[in-house]
Amino acid sequence: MLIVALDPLQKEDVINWSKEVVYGVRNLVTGFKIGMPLLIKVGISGCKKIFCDYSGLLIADLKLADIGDIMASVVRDLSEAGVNTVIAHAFVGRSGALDKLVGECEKLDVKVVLVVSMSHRGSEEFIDKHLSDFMELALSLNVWGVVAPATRLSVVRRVRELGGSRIKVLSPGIGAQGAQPGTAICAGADYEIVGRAITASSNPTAEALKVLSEQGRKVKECLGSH
Ligand code: NUP
Repeated sequence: MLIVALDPLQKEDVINWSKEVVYGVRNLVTGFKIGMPLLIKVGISGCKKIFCDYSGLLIADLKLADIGDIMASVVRDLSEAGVNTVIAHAFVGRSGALDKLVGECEKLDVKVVLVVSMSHRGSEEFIDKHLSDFMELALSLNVWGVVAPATRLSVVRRVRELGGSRIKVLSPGIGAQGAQPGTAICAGADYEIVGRAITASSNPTAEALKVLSEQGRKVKECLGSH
């Protein structure tokens, strides 16, 4: 129920740092999420080196938001690097965009996750106004999952309500952005995404264990109260 966001903040020695974090927590967590911060610094070839012997969930969070052909070509490259899940924005819509992305991902056996809300406050300005449309789109495209913010638990609850039990809900915002481990899962999320609270620590293994134990405690508490 824990996905680690592997976003290097430093510029030096990024591949070794990443390998250390990955080896330190890989047996504890469901998977990893990589994005611009890692890809810009080490490229696809660096990502291959870091994850060459990893077969768990590997999510590329480029928040794709382009025409379908371009998103499809990006996914082909990511898939070659071992990525098995991609995150795209729901707001680009179906026709000529997400329909093509989803089609390509089916061929490549890559899961699609759509951003239907975000963890920063500005998500309320535009994105959240379309939450139910985005959820309808996610369900009709039959995507694997959606992103909903641990920083606003009412949104996670709404997403679970609209999405039913089939769709996976991935929730960032735990730790550095202020939300507590376990709270998003109690609100209906399947996975909590944690980055800096684990990766910026001098002992990522210990931090991951701490997050997992807090998550477990909180979930037990909320299951007990139902
Ligand atoms: O709404 C979102 N908020 C968010 O933080 C959608 C995301 N994909 N993320 C990502 O989750 C963000 O890009 C980062 O990789 C991770 C959160 O990291 P941290 O705040 O736990 O360090």
